[in-house]
Amino acid sequence: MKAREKILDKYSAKVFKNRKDHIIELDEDGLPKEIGANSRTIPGMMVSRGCCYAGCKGVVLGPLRDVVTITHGPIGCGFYTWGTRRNKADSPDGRNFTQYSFSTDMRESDIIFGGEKKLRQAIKEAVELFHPACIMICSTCPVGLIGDDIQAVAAWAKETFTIECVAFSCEGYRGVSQSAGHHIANNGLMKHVIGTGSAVPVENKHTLNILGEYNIGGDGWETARVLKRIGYEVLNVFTGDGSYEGIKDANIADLNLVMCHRSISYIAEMMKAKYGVDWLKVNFIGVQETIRTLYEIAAYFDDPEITLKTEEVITDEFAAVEEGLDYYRGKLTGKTAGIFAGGSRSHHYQLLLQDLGIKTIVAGYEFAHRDDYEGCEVIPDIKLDADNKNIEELQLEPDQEKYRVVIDRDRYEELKETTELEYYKGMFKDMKKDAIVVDDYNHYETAELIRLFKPDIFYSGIKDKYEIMKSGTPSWQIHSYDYSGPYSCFQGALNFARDSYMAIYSPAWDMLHAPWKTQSTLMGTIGGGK
Ligand code: CFM
Repeated sequence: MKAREKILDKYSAKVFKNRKDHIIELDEDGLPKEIGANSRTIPGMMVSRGCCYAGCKGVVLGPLRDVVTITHGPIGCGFYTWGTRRNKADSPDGRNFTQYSFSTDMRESDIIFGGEKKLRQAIKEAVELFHPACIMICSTCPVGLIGDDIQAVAAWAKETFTIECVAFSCEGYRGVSQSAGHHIANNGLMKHVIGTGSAVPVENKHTLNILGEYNIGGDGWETARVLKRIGYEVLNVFTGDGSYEGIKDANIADLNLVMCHRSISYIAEMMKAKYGVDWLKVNFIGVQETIRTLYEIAAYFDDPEITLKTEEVITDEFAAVEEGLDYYRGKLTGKTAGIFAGGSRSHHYQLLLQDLGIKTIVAGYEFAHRDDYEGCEVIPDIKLDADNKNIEELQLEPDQEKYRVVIDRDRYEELKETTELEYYKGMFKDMKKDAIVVDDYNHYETAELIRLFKPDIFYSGIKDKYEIMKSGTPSWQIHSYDYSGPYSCFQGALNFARDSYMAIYSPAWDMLHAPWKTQSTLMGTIGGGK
């Protein structure tokens, strides 16, 4: 029996029917297969997904450093999204509220009589104490159920405090996972923030936004450092170490670089429609991928000075890590890995693993859509269900004053053929025959994958890390990087190689002996007798 069948075999007929489309075994290298994705988890299954509120507040809005984002709801939602994501931020203008957790802490009486009064009070306190650039309100499940009008409160706050206040109806139940929250956050930023500034484009400066980069462990800072060395001006990072004040003017960038397609492709597409900004799918995870990406950005601008500088910076950055990478490659070549993350990293990191000689044998996502696995070309074929349809799709027209085209359209068409300009190829095309891919995997499947494939290392998140380690398999958090990072670009690849090496070669694994292998663990008596 093949591994896929072995995993599915344990399920009841009903569960089998659901899960069979979410587990794929690749018959050939890179074969684009269809996978079931972005659909409801069977109630009761222990999976690693988060909720819509988590995607909106925790992922996309939370990292904006000069914004006070208020969680309107009982305290648990605010508390459990507080400080766990390691999205680092600086405070160049003295405003960095990312360390705080703001919540209205709704209680029983607020649920019964309404929480708007408390929300108004929370906004008043936040404005008076913190003087943020903007207030954002994120709803949790009970708010939607009792019908608090957060949009009306936002309008009141705008008028009362002359401050931008944006309300997001991102109740946890609004989608099948955090992916719905990404979309809602993208829509709100596009409607109320992006393009509302007054800055005008700077000619001949080569300006960039980095989209879908959340500065986990400092990745965004490292990427920006390399781009700045080449001569680019990085205007905004969405949203790791990003700011409301900055992204108001994001429309003036020459090019949007899209790192995590899953969480922010909506803004990339909408900025293209409204302001004409082209976007390029990039990947700064992995040495070869960083090099490819830097050449593709240079190709977009086609400026000899930038092209030359790109070559110089690549040579220099690579030389600084080459010896270290050779050492770790020597230790890691031939190892195997499993990798499970949210909706983009399981692909990005496979390419870094390839640089290190590590083969990915099992991979998957928590909440990706089919295009994240199969490539952008399948988007027109994706059937929307009731859960997906309830999220608004904004249709935007070109802005009469701010729409601009940076490069000649013939060259744009050429680049579409030769680069990943406005195209994301998905994870499958970079995977090898016999690898297994699982969508929205649960804890039973995690244990089975480890038992059947015995990977040398398993990259995943906090919800499954300890289950994996208890099985004797080294695990490294690929969401938060445990306590490490950055992992982007050249220096980051070296950091990742070191951490993977330490995880696999830790002597701790040889000291673990399951007690049930050498002694009886049966305790107590049966039947009540002595
Ligand atoms: Fe994008 Fe992310 Fe990811 Fe994501 Fe996330 Fe994350 Fe992630 Mo954890 S935005 S989809 S919702 S790359 S928090 S920084 S690591 S699941 S793979």
